[in-house]
Amino acid sequence: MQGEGSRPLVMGVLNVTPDSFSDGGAHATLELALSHAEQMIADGVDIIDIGGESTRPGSAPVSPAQEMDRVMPVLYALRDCGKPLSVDTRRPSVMREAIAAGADMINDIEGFRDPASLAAVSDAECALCIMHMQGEPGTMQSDPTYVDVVAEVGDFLAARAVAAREAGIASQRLCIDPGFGFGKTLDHNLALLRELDTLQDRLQLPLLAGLSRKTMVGKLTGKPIEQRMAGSVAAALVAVKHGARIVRVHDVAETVDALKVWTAAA
Ligand code: HH2
Repeated sequence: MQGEGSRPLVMGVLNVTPDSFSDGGAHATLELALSHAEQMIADGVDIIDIGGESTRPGSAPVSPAQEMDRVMPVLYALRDCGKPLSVDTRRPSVMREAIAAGADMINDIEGFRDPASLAAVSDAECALCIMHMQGEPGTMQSDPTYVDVVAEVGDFLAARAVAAREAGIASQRLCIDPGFGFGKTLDHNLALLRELDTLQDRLQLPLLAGLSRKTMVGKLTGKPIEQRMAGSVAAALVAVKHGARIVRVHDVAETVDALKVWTAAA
């Protein structure tokens, strides 16, 4: 899971949604989505993560049909772009369609908890990202509660990795993600960020971290979403320092530059 040299991989976010928390509507047509993808490729992205449903706190689910209408044309259009394509979905029917269309990775914020999701991906060869979320996007930030957030997130990810293996999925296909901001307070997010290595040591799977522009960065910097780029780059570097192999980001060029400097000197 390494990029050029020993650089960690940069996953660029391509939200084909009208309502994503930081870039809602910005890439919502096929034309806008493709031009953003082209820019990310020019900026050095390693993986493009295509999403058709906003799962920001308070969001309402969209139907699988609507999600497919948003995601599939972009996936088909980018199929030969030369970069691995990930599809960010929690719907088994969308997973199946995406895999049939050649998706290289399925990124499930529900961690393949739905047995139908595990069944949808088990016979494929694509990579899988198992993410932790407490609750549902609509209500997850109302009162996130843990006794020991690092242990509990680790327990969930370990159990999901076991379920994946029991479904016949090779470990080489898996990566894990603590799900920053998904049913977590600032203190929970900071504890997870500081202890990413603990999760990595326990699970022995590549770690993906998505901190880009999130509320956590806003709380720490006091900045609105459109001014969180520097804070997000810092968060990505901290995640890498603690073992993240993939960082999921909106600001690809800045993150790639920061990681080049970081890896040259680290
Ligand atoms: N964060 C978001 C969406 N998908 N997937 C993984 N694996 N890890 C994350 O941290 C993660 C994710 C939320 O960010 P974004 O896609 O920009 O927002 P929205 O859900 O509003 O579309």
